[in-house]
Amino acid sequence: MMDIKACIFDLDGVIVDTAKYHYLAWKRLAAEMGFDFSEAHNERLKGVSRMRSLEILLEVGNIKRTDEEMEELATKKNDWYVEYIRQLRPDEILPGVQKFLDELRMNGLKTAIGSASKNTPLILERLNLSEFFDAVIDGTKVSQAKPDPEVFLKGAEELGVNPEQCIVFEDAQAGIEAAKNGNMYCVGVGKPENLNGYDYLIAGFEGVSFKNIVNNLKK
Ligand code: B16
Ligand code: MG
Repeated sequence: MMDIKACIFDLDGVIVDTAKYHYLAWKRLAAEMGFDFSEAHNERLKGVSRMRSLEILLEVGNIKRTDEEMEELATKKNDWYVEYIRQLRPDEILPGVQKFLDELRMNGLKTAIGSASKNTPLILERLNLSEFFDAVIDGTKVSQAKPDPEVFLKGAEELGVNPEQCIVFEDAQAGIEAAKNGNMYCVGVGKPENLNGYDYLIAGFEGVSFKNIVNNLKK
């Protein structure tokens, strides 16, 4: 018998599309260093930490920087990114998400965010979503990046539920692996050609209900 007590959500790509703002900021940084950073390159940064993202960016540009210079570059990129997300509005919550969160609340399910982003509190605040999550585990609270399950296990712990009682929603392959490594159910959010290893896949939350998801999970 399945006994689901909580849903844990990745942020970027699941709740809101902040990837486009990350992209604008990384592209600007690349341009400043004299090379182009394409949208295809940006795909490689989804779900990846800020520093690892910078390493990938420098790899693309074939550029070497010292650790100290990298700290400065990452800070610069983040300052630009924060300028963008300060302008975020609740209408940028991805379609169907608000309704889904309302349904969870009505059914007494617990909710958490499990994100690599250190800007999670600001993003939730801008979207008026802070109060919809019982726990927020972000990049400031974990030492191991996805596919390590730390971020989701900490979420379950803070909610007081067992991993087997959680469904994780993830748009990145490393995040799906993190959920499965943590012994949780995982719903992939996106296209089948980009993801594998999930228990169930949705294109997004539009028209999706919690009941419908639970019925579709492999028993
Ligand atoms: P920050 P998620 C991730 O969010 C993004 O997908 C990834 O592109 C970004 O580099 C990472 O957060 C760190 O973000 O620079 O704001 O700390 O998908 O884990 O919600
Ligand atoms: Mg994501």
